Amino acid sequence: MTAVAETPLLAPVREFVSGTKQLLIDGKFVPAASGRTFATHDPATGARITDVAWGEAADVDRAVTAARRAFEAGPWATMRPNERERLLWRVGDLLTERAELFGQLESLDNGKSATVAQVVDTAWAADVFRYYAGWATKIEGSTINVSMPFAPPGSEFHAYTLREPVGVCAQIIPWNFPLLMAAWKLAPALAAGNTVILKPAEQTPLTALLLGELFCEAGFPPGVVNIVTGFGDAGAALAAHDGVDKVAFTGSTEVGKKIVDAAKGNLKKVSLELGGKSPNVVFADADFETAVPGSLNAWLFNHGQCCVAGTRLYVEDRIFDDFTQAVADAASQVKIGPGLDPATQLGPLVSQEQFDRVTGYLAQGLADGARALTGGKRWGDEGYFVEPTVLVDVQPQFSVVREEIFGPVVAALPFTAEEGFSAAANDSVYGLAAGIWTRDISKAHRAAKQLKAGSVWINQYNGFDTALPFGGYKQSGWGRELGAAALDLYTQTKAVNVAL
Ligand code: TXE
Repeated sequence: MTAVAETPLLAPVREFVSGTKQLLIDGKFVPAASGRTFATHDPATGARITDVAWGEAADVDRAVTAARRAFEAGPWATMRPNERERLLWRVGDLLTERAELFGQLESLDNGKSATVAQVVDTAWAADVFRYYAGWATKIEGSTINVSMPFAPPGSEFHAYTLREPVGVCAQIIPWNFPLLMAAWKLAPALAAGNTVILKPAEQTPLTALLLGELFCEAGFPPGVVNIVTGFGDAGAALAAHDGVDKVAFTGSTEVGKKIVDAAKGNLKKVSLELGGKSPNVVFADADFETAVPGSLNAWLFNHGQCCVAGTRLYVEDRIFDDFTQAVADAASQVKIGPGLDPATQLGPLVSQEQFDRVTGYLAQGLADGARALTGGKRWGDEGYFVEPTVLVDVQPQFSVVREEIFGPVVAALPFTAEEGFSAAANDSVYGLAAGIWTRDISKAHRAAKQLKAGSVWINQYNGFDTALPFGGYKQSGWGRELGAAALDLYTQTKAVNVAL
């Protein structure tokens, strides 16, 4: 591997990882009931960072009991909305104050660039807490003019709706944006007055636990936010638990289906943000200068470990060769290295398992007949690095075109103006996101209508904002996160009708 520009870890990061990390239950950091721990690793080297409490069903029970008490009896249930606003805003401020610390810790645990983790993941997480802090005082019902046709003549009524929290919410998150996914889940749930048990991914538990410290420091009452680190069995115990009123999940479509099954027992509410294989469509009249770097960012951001990654690149046949070659040339210039090196643009994949999965897809694609314009193999000889790879000569039925690879790999396919792009672009079980590049504004809006995707970005990619709803068509999920839409996931409506 190439030499690493040493970035010494900040003292608070060293201190944070110097001891075994514990579960946050009922306002206290506690060991797992079993006393067991598991190790979390640095993906750039494979070295162990620290040990983390191994939460299991017994710990889930404890956390659900604490969350239930905090919801029904604790100060949370009766706390005024502006108090919840103040607490959530404080978490946003604490995240901003400690953004460098969170950035380094995220980089260490996940492998992504520390700079990106600071200025994108942490800054955005702070924005999410502030955005939903604002919503805490703005969740409203309505008054409704009722007719009551069967009531005696002359009777009068006053009817209105209340939007109330759902109750105890389980939130299970993945490893690709560990802090940010925690923020997306926690902030709207808490703004609406719910209590929460968060289950971070086993590969990346550290920033969620550091965030747990901020909740304690900000003054959240015990039991409102509980964090149980552990594996899939802890997630499964949460999804099946009768004391949980709602489960929100981000992760693979395969596990999403298991969550739906597990939730049947008490018919808890379910929201899902699942996988994707998103099309990025480049018309011949696109602005080359912006479309090339934009299309690179579409599939390479976060090392391709993005649910929205634009990994099916559809390029109009007239510019196909030039455009794909330009994307491949740009990809070959990307600086690969450990996330803690400030020069790094592309870090390692998160784990050995993910590395094996991505290199397995590459081998299959090449064996099927795909050709790598650039990349195609592992980078270096330690850590979980894979070269950015642009595949051409692919067929629609290849697994590299159909399945979510979740690594730095794009498959490029040509389309003709006569045939159009939409049949091919929509030929997927997923429908999370899509990109369109053209100078023709009418064509762009027509294309946006044709795409079966929850987010469509025109002349940009990854155009997220906290205020914009986000979620999937088809097997990419149920429900919408972010924006006002997330409050629908975390409130239920009560209709009150008064005979005057
Ligand atoms: O995800 P899992 P994995 C996709 C991506 C990736 C693949 C596998 O294609 O290559 O999924 O990743 C918890 N009941 N995405 O295996 O298993 C688990 O502990 C309840 C897309 O890491 O879905 C973790 O906290 N919970 C995705 C979380 O689910 C269970 C992001 C996600 O793990 C569980 C991540 C169970 N039975 C992966 N089994 C996206 N949409 O962004 C596991 N978990």
